[in-house]
Amino acid sequence: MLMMICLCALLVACSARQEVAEADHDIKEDDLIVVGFSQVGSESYWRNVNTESMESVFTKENGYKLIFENAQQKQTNQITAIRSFIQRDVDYIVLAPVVETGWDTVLSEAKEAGIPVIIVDRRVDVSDDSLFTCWVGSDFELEGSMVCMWMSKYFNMHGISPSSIHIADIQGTLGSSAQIGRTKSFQHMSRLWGWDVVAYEEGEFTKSKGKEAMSQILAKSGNVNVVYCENDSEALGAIEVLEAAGRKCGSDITKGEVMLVAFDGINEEARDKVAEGKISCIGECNPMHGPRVESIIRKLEAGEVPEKYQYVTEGIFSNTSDIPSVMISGQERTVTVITN
Ligand code: GYE
Repeated sequence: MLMMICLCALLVACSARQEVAEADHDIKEDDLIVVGFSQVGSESYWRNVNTESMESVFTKENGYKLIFENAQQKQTNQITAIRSFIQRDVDYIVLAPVVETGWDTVLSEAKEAGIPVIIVDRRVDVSDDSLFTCWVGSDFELEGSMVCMWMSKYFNMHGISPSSIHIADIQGTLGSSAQIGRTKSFQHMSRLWGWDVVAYEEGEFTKSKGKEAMSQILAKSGNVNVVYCENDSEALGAIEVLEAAGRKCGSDITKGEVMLVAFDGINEEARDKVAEGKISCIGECNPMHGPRVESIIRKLEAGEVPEKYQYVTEGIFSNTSDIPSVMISGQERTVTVITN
């Protein structure tokens, strides 16, 4: 009996070892391109769609082995992930950086190891831009300008004077490109048009922090009548808090409503809020970077040199056709109307 048990255990162990060996063998034989992807986290709907987009292209069928690491919004986790990719000698490192600064050392290590690094979504601020191969993502400052331009047009059309605008900014993760660009446009445009900025609160791009931020804003500045949310997850949180406080969300600030504007626009729930008029305008932010990164890798595999900076073209969503487009730095961006 004892011998039988030992024999069984031995057989199980052998077959497990054989499976691992076969898997290794498969990978080598298939000659898959190994991609290590360090993702920011799963803080928002945008992020989850972005992860899906990456996972959908870096598949075995397409010739890839994807090593995915979720950094839970912490740069230290990303640095650890990049070092582990270097140790595993991956073919490419794809980095969606949580913040812009603090990458010089680890990216130098990747460069020394001869591993190309592709930056996606947010940017890195490094002293030497040969530390990464190229970047693909959105122009966050332009997104911010488009939304502010939309608001300005709206206020003008409805005869709302700039000094009666009491606006708050629920910022994204401080130090991230999406926050830096969107806040920069907000500061510039609010100064330009003379809006009364009542508060800045950090919302970390999450619904729960968006709620906390909105509560803080209401506590500090009861006269707030416009909220600039740096993503739509924060806006969904802000709506809950405003409504619980008995405020109505909508564009008609002359009748006491609170106007909300936001970014992203792929979240069904947020799009519904646009259709209902609770979010007045959303600056589009496109998360479908998987195919873009994959085409960069294909170029590199073919020995071609991809463009260093690749921008995605984006528009605006709103529930009114009153403002068909906005013009920023000579570029016209169309407003897509979302209705029920
Ligand atoms: O707007 C937000 C996400 O970096 C563009 O990050 C991205 C931003 C996006 O969490 O929803």
